Amino acid sequence: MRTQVAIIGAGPSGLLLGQLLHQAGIDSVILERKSRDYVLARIRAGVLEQGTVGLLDKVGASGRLHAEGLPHDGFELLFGERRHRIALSELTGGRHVTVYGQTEVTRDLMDQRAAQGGKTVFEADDVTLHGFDGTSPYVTYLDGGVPRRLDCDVIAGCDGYHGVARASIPASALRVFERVYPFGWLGILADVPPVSDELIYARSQRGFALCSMRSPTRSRYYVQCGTDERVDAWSDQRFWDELRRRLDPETAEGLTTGPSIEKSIAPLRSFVAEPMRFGRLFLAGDAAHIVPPTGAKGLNLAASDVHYLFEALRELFLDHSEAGIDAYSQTALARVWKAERFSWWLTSLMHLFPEQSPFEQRMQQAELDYLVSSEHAMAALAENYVGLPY
Ligand code: RFL
Ligand code: PHB
Repeated sequence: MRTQVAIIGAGPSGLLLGQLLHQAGIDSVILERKSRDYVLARIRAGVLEQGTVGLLDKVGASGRLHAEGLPHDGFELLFGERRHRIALSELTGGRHVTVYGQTEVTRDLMDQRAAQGGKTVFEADDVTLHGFDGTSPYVTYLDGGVPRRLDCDVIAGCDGYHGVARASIPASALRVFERVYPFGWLGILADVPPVSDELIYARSQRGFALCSMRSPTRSRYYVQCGTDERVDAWSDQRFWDELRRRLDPETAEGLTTGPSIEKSIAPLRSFVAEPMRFGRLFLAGDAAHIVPPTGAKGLNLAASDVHYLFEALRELFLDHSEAGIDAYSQTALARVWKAERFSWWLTSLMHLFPEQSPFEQRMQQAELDYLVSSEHAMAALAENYVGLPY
């Protein structure tokens, strides 16, 4: 089989890239290790920047998003038992974010690709990348146990943090930057109405908590937990009790609880691999970088990478110019590092760190007090939260 772009991974990065390429008349094949149902069962991000929505508009995959997504003009920071609203729209000249699950974005893109006859190989085993240091790369894999070869001009590594693409680049050609946080997030999804119309990011003496949602009838909540915690040690009751203790009395009182339909623990990490290109292999999204979820940036960064990569590939295939692919890594990384900084900062501000000294705790408190008393500081938070331009 032959294609122009071999895309590894059918997460949001790979699927969005595939649709942008299709629209420009550039052929792609997506190789995905898991089944379609497995990919669609993963519960992840929930907050989309306007730039991400704009890209979904551009490929015509945003019909359901506009019908069912929830535009949010603000969110709340809770600390010292008080809630402080960050008025996103007022602070950013009218910008907002949209609450719409990553699962739904993925489903919409998959459905669109299938309807347009785009080729996706699910359950592709043993995906191996070859020849990407030259101009004739190819990918081998097993399809139902049968060996296959996919020849291409370019490989897009959209296969997430644990994927094969980044791991195929010689270690000596990559520089890696990393911080692993000494805690994780325990998240649950439940068919109960959200406690508030807007997201609440809470810092308490017992650790961080987040009240989020997927729809007016489906809530997503998180509590900071230890890195060695096990999901099965957390009954629903234990989760709800712990969440309540991390909220102010009024919010805790208003919380509707119910059986969880999903419960999982995610470790928190900041990670960047530079550069995002090696020869004819390009990395995008979680394959190249990870942010802790506190700033809701992971999926949105994947989307901005894909925007830059698509523009570069369009130039390569349609204008026969390599200028775009030569600039890709530097252009994408400039935005990546700003989102890394923001996510690290908000994570550091809102979480309880083990062995945090009383001085460090006071610094967090002072910074939060300053933040909500200064229009300028809130505007900087809001500007980053709604997403930096690209
Ligand atoms: P993905 O989604 O990991 O998709 C990669 C795909 O590649 C496949 N794959 C392979 N395929 C073939 N061969 C191989 N060897 C392969 N290895 C892997 C995988 O099966 C998968 O289908 O990466 P992508 O597309 O770059 O997308 C990144 C986002 O998924 C991620 O950044 C976000 O989910 C992060 N994130 C959030 N981002 C936001 O923008 N806003 C949020 O509110 C937000 N909340 C979150 C989050 C991530 C979380 N977790 C669980 C890490 C909340 C959580 C709890
Ligand atoms: C979510 O709804 O899953 C979510 C929302 C905001 C975040 C992280 C996750 O910062």
